[in-house]
Amino acid sequence: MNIATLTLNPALDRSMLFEKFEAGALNRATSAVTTVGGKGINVARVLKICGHDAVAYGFAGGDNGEMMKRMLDNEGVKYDFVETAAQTRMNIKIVDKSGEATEASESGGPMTQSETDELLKNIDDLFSGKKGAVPDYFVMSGSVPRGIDPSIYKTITENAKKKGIKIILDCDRDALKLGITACPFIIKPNKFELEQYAGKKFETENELIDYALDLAAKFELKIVLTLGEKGAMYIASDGVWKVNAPKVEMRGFTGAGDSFLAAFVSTYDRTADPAEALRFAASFSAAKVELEGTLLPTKEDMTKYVGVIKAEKLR
Ligand code: TA6
Repeated sequence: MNIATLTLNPALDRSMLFEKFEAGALNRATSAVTTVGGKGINVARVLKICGHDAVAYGFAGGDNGEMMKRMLDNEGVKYDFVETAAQTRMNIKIVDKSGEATEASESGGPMTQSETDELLKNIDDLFSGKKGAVPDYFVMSGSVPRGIDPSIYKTITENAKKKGIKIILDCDRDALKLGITACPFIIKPNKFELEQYAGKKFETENELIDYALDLAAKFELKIVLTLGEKGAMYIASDGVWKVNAPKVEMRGFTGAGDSFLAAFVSTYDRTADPAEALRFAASFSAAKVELEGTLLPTKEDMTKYVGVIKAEKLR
């Protein structure tokens, strides 16, 4: 499997653990860790653990960008970043022992037009085989920073489809509303993002499945829907499967969705079996949340929960 990822809005993640966090007060962390972040970058990091040398495309700027590259070098994750004038952002994750988590993310950017044009040229070269093998999959994951039009995922998807490259899209708001119209191969919303897109809350599981099946048919795509501690679903024209999430101590939620997506794609490519892909993805994601920050499990740990995860066919 040849795969690459795109992170338009990379980040360093500063995760801080507290006994009990109190807004508006002085809180002293019991532990803190800074890890490389950004959704597409985290997907590439997990794909590396799954045995795939995925190249992470995107941006890197300033001292934070240099730290991000050093961290990726240490993990052996390949990248092809456009240097930006804007500093790569720092996102704060506050977790307390009760399990409550609070995120404070910078908006990121602004990226300039020339920086964006350089990135699009790099992606076009990748899609045209000028950077080596043309990828089977291109995972575009995360928010769109200031300075870049939210239609960018739509544009890249349209170009990818002309080359037979499968686009996997994990984003929200306008970027998702626009990107989905180009009919990517897979989208990976969580329940909140799907309800935000639908403009309503789903009262029952059947209501959610009916809506998602219509969406999958309309845009000829597959939906991998993550549900946090309630597990995850695969919803597409070839069926609907659901897996449970094993009960684990939550120390680091950051990157759980990225881990899920990477493990899903790796397994789905190998087996073409959505149920199996869901099970491995749920196991990896569970093993990830047991670790602080965006620290990632080992290849051995990624399958530690497969035995307790059951896939149920709902449609
Ligand atoms: O999914 C976790 C993560 O990769 C973290 O790096 C966190 O900073 C976040 O995603 C950034 O996501 P965003 O949607 O802001 O691009």
